[in-house]
Amino acid sequence: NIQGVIFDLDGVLTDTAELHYQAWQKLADEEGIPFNRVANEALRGVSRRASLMLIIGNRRYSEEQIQEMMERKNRYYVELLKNMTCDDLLPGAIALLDELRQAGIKIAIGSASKNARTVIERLGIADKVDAIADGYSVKQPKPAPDLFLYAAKLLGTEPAQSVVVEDAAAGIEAALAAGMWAVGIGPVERVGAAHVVLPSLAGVKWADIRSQLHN
Ligand code: B16
Ligand code: MG
Repeated sequence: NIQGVIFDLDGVLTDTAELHYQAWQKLADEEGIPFNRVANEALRGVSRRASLMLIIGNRRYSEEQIQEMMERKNRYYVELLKNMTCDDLLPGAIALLDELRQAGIKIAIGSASKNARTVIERLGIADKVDAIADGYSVKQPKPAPDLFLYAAKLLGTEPAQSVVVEDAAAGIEAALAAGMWAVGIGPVERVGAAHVVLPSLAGVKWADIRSQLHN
């Protein structure tokens, strides 16, 4: 029986991927590094440092320069977050959160982002979640299971009784490695390894997901 649901943040409850993209693009332009929306797709669910490494490729930078670029990108991103409101919740997100709470199921956020708490506040869903695991919670990023195991621990639910809702391939991998049920949001090419694949949360009822998890 499922007792807890762990939601990824970026790409599942809200589309911060676009804001991350704008911030990385600005940095890449300033550094004269080619970058575009297609390249940005590979950064979905990937930590800030690993994202920068993918962007710079084999260009040589000192550790100091890398730190400065990470900080600069984050300043641009945090600036963009100031315009975020509850209107930036993706369709179906609030309805599902409310339905889960009604059903007595515990809810956590499991995000790689160090800005997750700010995003949750801006979206106005802080009082709808029971626990937050974010970019500060564990050392090993997704696809390691650590973040989701940490979230389940906060909720007091066993991995086998926990569901992860994720839009990134690395996130699905992390959920499976944690021994949890995985619901993938997006195309099969990206999240096909999940137990259940949905195009988005729009119109999604908890009963539909539960019945597909064969428990
Ligand atoms: P920050 P998620 C991830 O969040 C994003 O998908 C990814 O693009 C970003 O680089 C990462 O968080 C780190 O974010 O720079 O704010 O610490 O999908 O795990 O909610
Ligand atoms: Mg995500």
